[in-house]
Amino acid sequence: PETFYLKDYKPFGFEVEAVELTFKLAPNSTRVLSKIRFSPKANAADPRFFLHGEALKLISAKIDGAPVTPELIAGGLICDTPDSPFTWESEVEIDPAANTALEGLYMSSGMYCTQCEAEGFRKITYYPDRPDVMSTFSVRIEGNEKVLLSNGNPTGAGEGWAEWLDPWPKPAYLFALVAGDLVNHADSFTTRSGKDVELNIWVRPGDEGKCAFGMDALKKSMKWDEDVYGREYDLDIFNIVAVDDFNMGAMENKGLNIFNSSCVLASPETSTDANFERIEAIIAHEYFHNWTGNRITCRDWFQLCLKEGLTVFRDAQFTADMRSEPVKRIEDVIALRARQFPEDNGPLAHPPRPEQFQEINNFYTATVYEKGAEVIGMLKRLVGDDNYDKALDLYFDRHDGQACTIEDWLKVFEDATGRDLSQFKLWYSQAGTPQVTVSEAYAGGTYTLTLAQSTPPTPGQPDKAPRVIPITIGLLSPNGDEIRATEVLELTEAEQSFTFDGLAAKPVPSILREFSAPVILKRESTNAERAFLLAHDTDPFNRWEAGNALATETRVTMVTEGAAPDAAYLDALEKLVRDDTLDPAFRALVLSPPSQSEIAQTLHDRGVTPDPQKIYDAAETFAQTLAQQLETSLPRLYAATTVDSPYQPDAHGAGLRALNGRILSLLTRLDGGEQAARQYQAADNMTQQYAALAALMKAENGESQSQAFFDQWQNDRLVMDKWFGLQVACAAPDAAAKVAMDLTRHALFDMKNPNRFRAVMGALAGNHAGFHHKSGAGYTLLAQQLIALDSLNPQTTARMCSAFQTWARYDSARQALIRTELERILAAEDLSRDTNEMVSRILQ
Ligand code: BAL
Ligand code: ZN
Repeated sequence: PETFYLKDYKPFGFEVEAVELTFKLAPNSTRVLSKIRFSPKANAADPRFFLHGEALKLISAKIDGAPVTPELIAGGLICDTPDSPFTWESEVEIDPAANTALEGLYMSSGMYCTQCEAEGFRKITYYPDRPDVMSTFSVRIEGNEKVLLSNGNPTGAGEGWAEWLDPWPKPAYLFALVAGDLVNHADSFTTRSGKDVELNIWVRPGDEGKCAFGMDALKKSMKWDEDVYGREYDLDIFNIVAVDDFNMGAMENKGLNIFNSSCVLASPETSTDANFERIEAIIAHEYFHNWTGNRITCRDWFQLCLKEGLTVFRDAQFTADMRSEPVKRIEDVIALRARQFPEDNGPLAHPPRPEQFQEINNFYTATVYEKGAEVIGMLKRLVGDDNYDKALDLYFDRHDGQACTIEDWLKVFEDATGRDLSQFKLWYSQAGTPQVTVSEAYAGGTYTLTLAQSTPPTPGQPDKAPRVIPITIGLLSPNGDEIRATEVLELTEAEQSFTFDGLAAKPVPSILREFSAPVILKRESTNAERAFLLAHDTDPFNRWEAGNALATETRVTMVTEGAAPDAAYLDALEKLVRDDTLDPAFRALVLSPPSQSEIAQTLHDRGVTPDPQKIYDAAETFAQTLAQQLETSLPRLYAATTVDSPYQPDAHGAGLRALNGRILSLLTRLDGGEQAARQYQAADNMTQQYAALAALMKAENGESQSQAFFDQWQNDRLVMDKWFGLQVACAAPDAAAKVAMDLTRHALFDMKNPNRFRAVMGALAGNHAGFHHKSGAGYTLLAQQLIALDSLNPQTTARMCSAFQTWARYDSARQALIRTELERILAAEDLSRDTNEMVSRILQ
């Protein structure tokens, strides 16, 4: 397969002045007519008239009204063209009903919908399908469906047709079309300059009752972007459509966002608190793309983090403002360590701005998104909040309507602040997580902190230069008072010392407050000091971090030495969980154990080959011991955290329910599930119903509730995804692969639906001891399923291959089993370019 390189970038040789499209919809034979005005650029680096096209049946082509016969070549067509502006017309036929890849125009539950990012538009018609080609689009849709939608503003409609005009020039990846018998939840928003915007969430009949929360989140997002970034919406209408079959979470098409139904539909009865929080964040994310992604887009796909990192950063700010800042930060760091650190640390490592790819769909990664956002957080911390605002204003002023690069982005910061960001830019080009080693000295009232940075080699990058790393720090006195408030140290050298004078005693440092940089901090510490920080740190993130370090240490010693759970840590946890002055959401996070996969990584980093079964056993023993230690407090804590009032998906209630759920899971270890069964019976919302069911299933005592849950919800696809996933997530290590395999044979399993496939196979990959069971049954099942899915949906197949990326951590027997399965995938007939690239990289 061809490899594309950042260094080879060349602009397209033609301006596209306007695009007119007509769709004549038919499930197996949709006709797409295009009329596009091109004008050749003077002195073009690449003067070839090449239009991308894939899986298209060309019916006819004309230039300035005269028929032409283009040459069809791999990936598109070429054609001789006039030297002056000309009009290109083509007619193609496509087959949306047969499109199971869910890319281009496809059908989902009888409705037509599109997904064009990154390179799906070329499956709709011949076009320069690259983000730096921007044009206005006018679209006519002819079809019998009740609702016919495209981007921009409506310009006309009648029986069986509708027309739309998007006046804002956009790349083809932001094109969208939806046609179906949909119903809408309507509302409106008045922008700060007084413009009324019509808002709609379009859903299948029956789902109208699940739109109110999403609509509210949309209006909050619109207001927030005005208040915080000064960005106003720019069309008369904003449409969101919910689709059941969707590879991603959602897509920011201009004025017509298309959402995986799991990321927009919400009701108290069917959605958990976590679902509500995620839906609010994704609605915000897609809406924020209107400025960071759509009005200012990417020059090429190597620059993907320009829009994604910034938009993730913005949606995290939004969630922090709507909910709790420290809780959001802790949740994001947990997710970063779970998803991005393994990427940085394994064969799939790549910088936030990759320099080569075979299939760009494989680079919608945690590194591009979440690390991309972390890089922006560091930049903001280094230049300060006011300078960040100045730079963003300049970015919008200077680049509105353009397709930009990371260089453009950094230049606005340099121009706005006068700061040289050449060293900072390494964050965009170097892969791998830096390790910052801390050493300390104290003498004569002066405390000296020495920080040394290094980044392990990653594929293609054996040596790394020192980066600029903002390290936040505060100092505590031995009695727990804060003696130096948070300040930012700028680590720019391989090794650097910082001194703090005038101290009466050796302080206790609280380093990397708020997780100021995506690094691994290495520092000799003791459990006593960690417990001290857990009790006294003024920075909530570092308080949680101290607890997390204690949790990790105790599990490591349990696994490696067969030790009992650390008594001091159990005492500290007990104190914390009973401290009603602390935010319940924070207490729930402190009570949540580090993932077993993370413990495996920690062991591997310390030179111990992880045994997944032993890690699982340690987790079970720890939870059982904690439950026993808290035995007398659990009933009171359970009662105190039970929210009786009508369910509201607000942050406070969600925090209480999160803590309540943790307490219930501990309680179930002692009462065999009595309380959980009562909760299941009484629950009037999914958060409590699901928490009770999970506790019972974990205790292998939930068969009747699982059946009742199925009976109650079998017609709700999203709730059934929970039912499928929970069974695999709760299965014991010996049983997980078998449970997952049986579920793939269930009448309601449908691998063509990415949500259902991920519910089962994602849960298997997430069941650490089950997936990595020594029999290899988990590996075999996943490989079989991926091979079967690849011919239907390469994108989802390729992404799920990353379940194997951590293979090098494990013992040689497991490594051999994984290698066999990866080689089996690689040998599959007609393997997609997507999956081929992923498996080849993992095996390298
Ligand atoms: N642009 C793809 C979906 C998202 O990041 O919003
Ligand atoms: Zn995005």
